[in-house]
Amino acid sequence: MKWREQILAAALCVAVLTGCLYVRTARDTSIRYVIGVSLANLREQWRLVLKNELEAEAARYESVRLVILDAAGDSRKQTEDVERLMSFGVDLLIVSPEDVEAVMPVIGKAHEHIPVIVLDRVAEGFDYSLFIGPDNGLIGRQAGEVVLELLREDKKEKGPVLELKTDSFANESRSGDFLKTISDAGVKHRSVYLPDATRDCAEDLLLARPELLKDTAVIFAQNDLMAYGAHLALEKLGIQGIRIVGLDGFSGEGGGLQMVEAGIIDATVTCPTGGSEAVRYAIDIINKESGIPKQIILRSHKIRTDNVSSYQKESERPRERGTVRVGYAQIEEESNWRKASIGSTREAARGADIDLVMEFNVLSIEKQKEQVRKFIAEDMDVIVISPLVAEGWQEILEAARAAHIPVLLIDRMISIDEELYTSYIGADFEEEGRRCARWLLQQTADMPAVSILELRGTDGASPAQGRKDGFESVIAGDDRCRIVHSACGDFNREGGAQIVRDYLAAGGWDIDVIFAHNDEMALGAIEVLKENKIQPGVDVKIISVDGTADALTALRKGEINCVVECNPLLGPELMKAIADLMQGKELPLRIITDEMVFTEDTEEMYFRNRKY
Ligand code: GYE
Repeated sequence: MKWREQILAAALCVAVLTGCLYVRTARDTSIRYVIGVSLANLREQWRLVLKNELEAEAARYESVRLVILDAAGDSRKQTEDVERLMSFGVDLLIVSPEDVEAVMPVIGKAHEHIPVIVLDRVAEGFDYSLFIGPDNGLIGRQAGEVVLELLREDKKEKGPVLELKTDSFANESRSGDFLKTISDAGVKHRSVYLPDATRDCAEDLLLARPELLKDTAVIFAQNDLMAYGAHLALEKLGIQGIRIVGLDGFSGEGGGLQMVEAGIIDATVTCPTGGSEAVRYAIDIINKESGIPKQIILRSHKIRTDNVSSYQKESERPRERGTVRVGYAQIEEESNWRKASIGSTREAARGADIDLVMEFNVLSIEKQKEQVRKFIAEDMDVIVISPLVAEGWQEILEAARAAHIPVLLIDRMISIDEELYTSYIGADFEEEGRRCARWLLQQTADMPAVSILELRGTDGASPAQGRKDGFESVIAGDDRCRIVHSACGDFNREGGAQIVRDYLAAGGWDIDVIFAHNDEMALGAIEVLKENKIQPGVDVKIISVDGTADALTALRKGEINCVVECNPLLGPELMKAIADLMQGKELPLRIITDEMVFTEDTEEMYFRNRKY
């Protein structure tokens, strides 16, 4: 290279290095967290409230700066915005997608380099750090329940109901449950699509097509501004007696809560944005705090005139008393998973100002409910339950609510109205079942038929039902796969062993894959396979759930082929939830743990420093 070119190359390197140095040092040294925010649009009221919440929460921290880009409703622009924010060198991304499917690929790519929090809507199978959003299906159901209440009050049980909506992701994902709720009650329904979710669009449409209002008993608008537009149209048309239900339930200027208070609309359903939570978790994630969940599902509320003021009242006053008394109705130690779970809770309680009374109940829901009744009588501050099975809890949870004692469900879920518990902390069992099935389909693609033996957990327990449902939902699409035998092993080692013994005794061995709802049953099965000269992991593939040490040892020996993690270390998240509760904060409806899948290809580093 000639000397002139050498000087030019050297000068270029210096310029680039100086430039990089400038970018990093240009940041004011007091700013520790630069958070990039990509918003779908600023046209909808919900987005404007989200932006305000993000900015208000960030303003509480000297060291936080937000860089906000508005995609103006254009997914292509949102993809470019995410890439542009990455180029600014932000520490974390918060993204509220316009079109989930369109933007998730760039989110997955960004997540390879920095943490990404997705708000409001997320797609399965993509990678991100944390999702915060509402349960749109629940919101649709709640809106349907409110409409049915109004129809009953007006003795117009069959409606009809006119729904005002747009073709947005959120509207469509709420409509299904809304429609099911009112159709199941025999209510007649009609939907009308608006070009935009605005007051003017709703008002103009109804003024232009007053025939839509003929016989209509209730108008359900998929946001409060459209509900307000309907109100204005009814006023101008001089029509009385039609009830109006909105969605979002914001407080302040033009908010649904004020509209309900003023009688402009009859009801709304709150749809929190998660903006404040996103900033708080962003700081924890950047600080690499432990116990960051995978999903935070926010609670929504049905708001009518009789509860709008109590809802807006400041949340419960923080407790005066110091030590928090917590009664925990636990299941007996049936597995290493539970042992780890109990240890995590005890350790976390020691680090918090919490007096934890943990009672173990032999595998009996009656004993567990009796224990909860005792905690109610002892006036515990908080009751925690790991429910053995999902059914049969209505009466005892109503008793806890009557005693004003919040109930936290941890580890397992209960099939009950979400108003009867404060929050659920645990796994998404259906996703765990789907992950097992996705691995199976991937690994057996060249097999003409796949015979599956299912080792079920405790019948009626939410982990067993969820894993079964998730697994079956994925293999349903592939008629090569068939569960040829399924039996309950009650989540314990002997249970898994006995199922395999019985199957062998019944007539030989024709199983290609064992799907075990937990490690204990898989390990029990492995022992019996070996006794019968059937090589586990080779002659028969084995898929299990939990991720306990014994199972990962078996995986590394090739005796188990896939272990889907179910994180038992919920103690820190439980104590944080209790602390937030005692400070009067509203807890999310569900806090879903972060989990991974282990296979023979999993890198060594993921096996190190595990705590169970
Ligand atoms: O998978 C199993 C334990 O409730 C999620 O119960 C927990 C399950 C876990 O017996 O090992």
